[in-house]
Amino acid sequence: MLPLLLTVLLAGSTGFFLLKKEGFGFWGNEESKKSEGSPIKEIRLAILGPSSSGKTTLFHYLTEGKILKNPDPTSLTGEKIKEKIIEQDNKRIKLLSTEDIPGSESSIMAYCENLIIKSDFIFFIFNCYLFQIDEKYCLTTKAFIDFVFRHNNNKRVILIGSHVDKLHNQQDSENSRRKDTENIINILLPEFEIDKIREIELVNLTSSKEISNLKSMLFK
Ligand SMILES: Nc1nc2c(ncn2[C@@H]2O[C@H](COP(=O)(O)OP(=O)(O)OP(=O)(O)O)[C@@H](O)[C@H]2O)c(=O)[nH]1
Ligand SMILES: [Mg+2]
Repeated sequence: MLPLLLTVLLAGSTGFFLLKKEGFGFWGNEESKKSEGSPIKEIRLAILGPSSSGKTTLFHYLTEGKILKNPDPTSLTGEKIKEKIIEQDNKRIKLLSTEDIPGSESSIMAYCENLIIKSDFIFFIFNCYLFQIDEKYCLTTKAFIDFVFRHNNNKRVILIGSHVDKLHNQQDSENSRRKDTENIINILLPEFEIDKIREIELVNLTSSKEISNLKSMLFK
């Protein structure tokens, strides 16, 4: 069973339950643009989240196909990400140029709003281990998520809880991953509507298997 499937939450009278689906559904039934044979989608992606959550790691993997060993914290001025075509399953995605920004508070103030406006959809990455054990990290992350929702103009936001490998000994265990997902949702639920936080995925971004599954979800 694939460890990395998008978790979708459905609200019910007794709370919520989790369903799994295989991809982000970008391709759906709609006719994608065709160029040179295979369908191509153009996406401008914003990757936001607190410091050291894995934004640069994910950008680098998506664009270069490699996991950085020891990425430097992104500088205050941010880094340009050049347009790049990525391919899988005879489908292509043109990742339009964007910016990798640091997770510091000053960068949120300086760049976030503009980046959200320009982008088609948003990955919000946070460290799901710290989120559950460090109250300050949890509070600042929730404030950041709230900022994104207040500025996102109904653009799709996908929450990604990184560092899942730091949680007990679960590694790939489907059950414990589901429990942690539920726990994180329960922490978020008092402040956010279920509809806004229903797309959430926990992942170890340093595992080539897991980060490549995450990338695959862009093509499904
Ligand atoms: N164990 C583990 N380490 C991770 C994971 N994701 C990222 N890291 C590590 O966390 C550190 C920070 O990763 P970055 O990609 O630089 O994080 P960032 O969000 O770009 O950080 P800033 O640019 O400073 O905001 C690096 O050492 C990564 O290797 C994960 O899922 N598990
Ligand atoms: Mg970075």
